[in-house]
Amino acid sequence: MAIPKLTYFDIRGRGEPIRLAFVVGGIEFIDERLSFAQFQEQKESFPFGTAPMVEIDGIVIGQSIPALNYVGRQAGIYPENDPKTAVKIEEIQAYIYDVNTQIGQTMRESDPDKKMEIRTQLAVKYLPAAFGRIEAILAKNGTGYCVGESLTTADLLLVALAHWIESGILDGIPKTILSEFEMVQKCKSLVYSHPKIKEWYEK
Ligand SMILES: N[C@@H](CCC(=O)N[C@@H](CS)C(=O)NCC(=O)O)C(=O)O
Repeated sequence: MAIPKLTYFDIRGRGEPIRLAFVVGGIEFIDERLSFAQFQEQKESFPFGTAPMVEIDGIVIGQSIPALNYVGRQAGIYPENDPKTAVKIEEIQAYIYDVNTQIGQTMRESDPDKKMEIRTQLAVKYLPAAFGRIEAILAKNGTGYCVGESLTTADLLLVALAHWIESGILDGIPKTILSEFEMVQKCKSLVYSHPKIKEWYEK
Protein backbone atom coordinates (compact mmCIF):
# COMPACT_ATOMS: atom_id res chain seq x y z
CA MET A 1 0.00 0.00 0.00
CA ALA A 2 1.28 3.44 -0.90
CA ILE A 3 2.49 5.79 1.80
CA PRO A 4 -0.36 8.15 2.76
CA LYS A 5 0.01 11.72 1.51
CA LEU A 6 -1.27 14.97 2.98
CA THR A 7 -1.28 17.90 0.59
CA TYR A 8 -1.64 21.35 2.12
CA PHE A 9 0.13 24.68 2.35
CA ASP A 10 3.33 25.32 4.28
CA ILE A 11 1.36 26.59 7.26
CA ARG A 12 -0.36 24.93 10.20
CA GLY A 13 -3.97 25.90 9.38
CA ARG A 14 -6.39 23.09 8.63
CA GLY A 15 -3.57 20.71 7.75
CA GLU A 16 -1.73 20.62 11.06
CA PRO A 17 -4.24 18.54 13.05
CA ILE A 18 -3.99 15.89 10.32
CA ARG A 19 -0.18 16.04 10.41
CA LEU A 20 -0.32 15.60 14.18
CA ALA A 21 -2.67 12.63 13.89
CA PHE A 22 -0.14 10.91 11.61
CA VAL A 23 2.64 11.87 14.04
CA VAL A 24 0.81 10.59 17.14
CA GLY A 25 0.05 7.32 15.37
CA GLY A 26 3.65 6.94 14.26
CA ILE A 27 2.28 6.59 10.73
CA GLU A 28 4.72 7.42 7.97
CA PHE A 29 3.25 10.04 5.60
CA ILE A 30 4.25 12.36 2.81
CA ASP A 31 3.84 15.94 4.02
CA GLU A 32 3.44 17.74 0.72
CA ARG A 33 3.43 21.51 1.17
CA LEU A 34 2.37 23.62 -1.79
CA SER A 35 2.97 27.30 -2.37
CA PHE A 36 -0.20 29.30 -3.04
CA ALA A 37 0.80 29.54 -6.71
CA GLN A 38 1.28 25.76 -6.95
CA PHE A 39 -2.12 25.25 -5.32
CA GLN A 40 -3.81 27.55 -7.84
CA GLU A 41 -2.31 25.52 -10.68
CA GLN A 42 -3.52 22.25 -9.13
CA LYS A 43 -6.77 23.50 -7.56
CA GLU A 44 -9.06 21.56 -9.89
CA SER A 45 -7.38 18.29 -8.98
CA PHE A 46 -8.56 18.69 -5.37
CA PRO A 47 -12.00 17.05 -4.84
CA PHE A 48 -13.58 20.28 -3.54
CA GLY A 49 -11.08 22.75 -4.99
CA THR A 50 -9.65 23.29 -1.51
CA ALA A 51 -6.82 21.98 0.65
CA PRO A 52 -6.08 19.91 2.65
CA MET A 53 -6.42 16.67 0.74
CA VAL A 54 -5.38 13.27 2.03
CA GLU A 55 -4.63 10.27 -0.17
CA ILE A 56 -4.75 7.14 1.92
CA ASP A 57 -5.68 3.46 1.52
CA GLY A 58 -6.59 4.03 -2.14
CA ILE A 59 -9.06 6.84 -1.47
CA VAL A 60 -8.85 10.63 -1.64
CA ILE A 61 -10.35 12.67 1.21
CA GLY A 62 -10.97 16.31 0.35
CA GLN A 63 -12.39 17.65 3.62
CA SER A 64 -10.20 18.32 6.62
CA ILE A 65 -12.28 16.92 9.49
CA PRO A 66 -13.24 13.59 7.89
CA ALA A 67 -9.57 13.25 6.90
CA LEU A 68 -8.48 14.03 10.44
CA ASN A 69 -10.82 11.44 11.89
CA TYR A 70 -9.90 8.80 9.31
CA VAL A 71 -6.21 9.19 10.16
CA GLY A 72 -7.12 9.56 13.84
CA ARG A 73 -8.84 6.17 13.79
CA GLN A 74 -5.64 4.56 12.55
CA ALA A 75 -3.65 6.53 15.11
CA GLY A 76 -5.84 5.38 17.99
CA ILE A 77 -7.15 8.84 18.83
CA TYR A 78 -10.61 8.48 17.28
CA PRO A 79 -12.74 5.50 18.28
CA GLU A 80 -13.10 2.51 16.04
CA ASN A 81 -16.31 1.12 17.53
CA ASP A 82 -17.70 3.63 20.00
CA PRO A 83 -20.33 5.82 18.32
CA LYS A 84 -21.14 7.75 21.49
CA THR A 85 -17.57 8.88 22.00
CA ALA A 86 -17.19 9.50 18.26
CA VAL A 87 -20.22 11.76 18.15
CA LYS A 88 -19.02 13.79 21.14
CA ILE A 89 -15.69 14.30 19.36
CA GLU A 90 -17.49 15.32 16.16
CA GLU A 91 -19.79 17.67 18.05
CA ILE A 92 -16.83 19.63 19.42
CA GLN A 93 -15.14 19.56 16.03
CA ALA A 94 -18.25 20.97 14.38
CA TYR A 95 -18.37 23.79 16.89
CA ILE A 96 -14.66 24.55 16.46
CA TYR A 97 -15.31 24.60 12.72
CA ASP A 98 -18.08 27.20 13.29
CA VAL A 99 -15.68 29.36 15.28
CA ASN A 100 -13.04 28.94 12.58
CA THR A 101 -15.54 30.03 9.96
CA GLN A 102 -16.46 33.18 11.89
CA ILE A 103 -12.81 34.21 11.97
CA GLY A 104 -12.10 32.96 8.45
CA GLN A 105 -14.83 35.14 6.97
CA THR A 106 -12.98 38.24 8.17
CA MET A 107 -9.94 37.25 6.07
CA ARG A 108 -12.01 37.86 2.96
CA GLU A 109 -13.16 41.35 4.02
CA SER A 110 -11.35 43.83 1.78
CA ASP A 111 -12.42 47.03 3.57
CA PRO A 112 -9.85 47.39 6.42
CA ASP A 113 -12.16 49.44 8.67
CA LYS A 114 -14.98 46.99 8.28
CA LYS A 115 -12.58 44.11 8.93
CA MET A 116 -11.41 45.72 12.18
CA GLU A 117 -14.98 46.39 13.24
CA ILE A 118 -16.01 42.76 12.72
CA ARG A 119 -12.86 41.45 14.42
CA THR A 120 -13.39 43.74 17.40
CA GLN A 121 -16.92 42.38 17.73
CA LEU A 122 -15.55 38.84 17.59
CA ALA A 123 -12.92 39.65 20.22
CA VAL A 124 -15.33 41.37 22.57
CA LYS A 125 -18.37 39.17 22.26
CA TYR A 126 -18.33 36.10 20.05
CA LEU A 127 -14.97 34.56 20.95
CA PRO A 128 -15.25 34.94 24.75
CA ALA A 129 -18.70 33.34 24.58
CA ALA A 130 -17.54 30.54 22.26
CA PHE A 131 -14.46 29.75 24.33
CA GLY A 132 -16.59 29.96 27.48
CA ARG A 133 -18.66 27.12 26.04
CA ILE A 134 -15.58 25.10 25.11
CA GLU A 135 -14.13 25.78 28.57
CA ALA A 136 -17.33 24.45 30.15
CA ILE A 137 -17.16 21.25 28.08
CA LEU A 138 -13.54 20.74 29.13
CA ALA A 139 -14.38 21.45 32.78
CA LYS A 140 -17.27 19.01 32.72
CA ASN A 141 -15.13 16.28 31.19
CA GLY A 142 -12.58 17.00 33.88
CA THR A 143 -9.52 15.29 32.41
CA GLY A 144 -7.98 18.19 30.53
CA TYR A 145 -9.03 16.61 27.24
CA CYS A 146 -12.18 17.45 25.28
CA VAL A 147 -13.62 13.95 25.42
CA GLY A 148 -12.75 11.03 27.68
CA GLU A 149 -9.48 10.44 29.41
CA SER A 150 -6.99 10.70 26.62
CA LEU A 151 -6.02 12.63 23.52
CA THR A 152 -8.52 12.63 20.64
CA THR A 153 -8.79 14.38 17.30
CA ALA A 154 -11.02 17.00 18.99
CA ASP A 155 -8.06 18.18 21.06
CA LEU A 156 -5.88 18.47 17.96
CA LEU A 157 -8.47 20.71 16.33
CA LEU A 158 -8.93 22.85 19.42
CA VAL A 159 -5.20 23.40 19.75
CA ALA A 160 -4.97 24.40 16.07
CA LEU A 161 -7.70 27.00 16.55
CA ALA A 162 -6.01 28.32 19.70
CA HIS A 163 -2.70 28.54 17.86
CA TRP A 164 -4.27 30.57 15.06
CA ILE A 165 -5.70 33.07 17.53
CA GLU A 166 -2.63 33.18 19.78
CA SER A 167 -0.15 33.53 16.93
CA GLY A 168 -1.13 37.20 16.77
CA ILE A 169 -1.67 37.27 13.02
CA LEU A 170 -5.32 38.27 13.36
CA ASP A 171 -5.18 42.05 13.65
CA GLY A 172 -7.98 43.24 15.89
CA ILE A 173 -8.12 40.02 17.90
CA PRO A 174 -5.71 40.26 20.85
CA LYS A 175 -3.44 37.23 20.98
CA THR A 176 -3.92 37.06 24.76
CA ILE A 177 -7.68 36.59 24.46
CA LEU A 178 -7.53 32.90 25.45
CA SER A 179 -5.26 33.26 28.45
CA GLU A 180 -8.19 33.44 30.87
CA PHE A 181 -9.51 30.05 29.72
CA GLU A 182 -7.61 27.75 32.05
CA MET A 183 -9.03 24.50 30.76
CA VAL A 184 -8.23 25.45 27.16
CA GLN A 185 -4.68 26.26 28.27
CA LYS A 186 -4.48 22.92 30.08
CA CYS A 187 -5.66 21.04 27.00
CA LYS A 188 -3.02 22.85 24.96
CA SER A 189 -0.26 21.91 27.36
CA LEU A 190 -1.38 18.26 27.38
CA VAL A 191 -1.29 18.18 23.58
CA TYR A 192 2.06 19.95 23.30
CA SER A 193 3.61 17.71 25.94
CA HIS A 194 2.63 14.51 24.10
CA PRO A 195 6.07 12.97 23.44
CA LYS A 196 5.55 12.56 19.68
CA ILE A 197 4.05 16.02 19.25
CA LYS A 198 6.87 17.54 21.30
CA GLU A 199 9.40 15.79 19.08
CA TRP A 200 7.56 17.02 15.94
CA TYR A 201 7.83 20.66 17.01
CA GLU A 202 11.43 20.30 18.15
CA LYS A 203 12.46 19.01 14.72
N1 LIG B 1 -14.36 22.62 4.32
C1 LIG B 1 -13.02 22.56 3.85
C2 LIG B 1 -12.47 23.97 3.77
C3 LIG B 1 -11.09 23.96 3.18
C4 LIG B 1 -10.55 25.34 2.88
O1 LIG B 1 -11.28 26.35 2.83
N2 LIG B 1 -9.24 25.39 2.61
C5 LIG B 1 -8.59 26.62 2.29
C6 LIG B 1 -7.24 26.67 2.99
S1 LIG B 1 -7.38 26.52 4.73
C7 LIG B 1 -8.32 26.66 0.79
O2 LIG B 1 -8.07 25.66 0.18
N3 LIG B 1 -8.33 27.88 0.24
C8 LIG B 1 -7.98 28.11 -1.12
C9 LIG B 1 -9.16 28.23 -2.02
O3 LIG B 1 -10.31 28.09 -1.57
O4 LIG B 1 -8.92 28.51 -3.21
C10 LIG B 1 -12.16 21.66 4.75
O5 LIG B 1 -12.43 21.62 5.96
O6 LIG B 1 -11.26 20.99 4.25
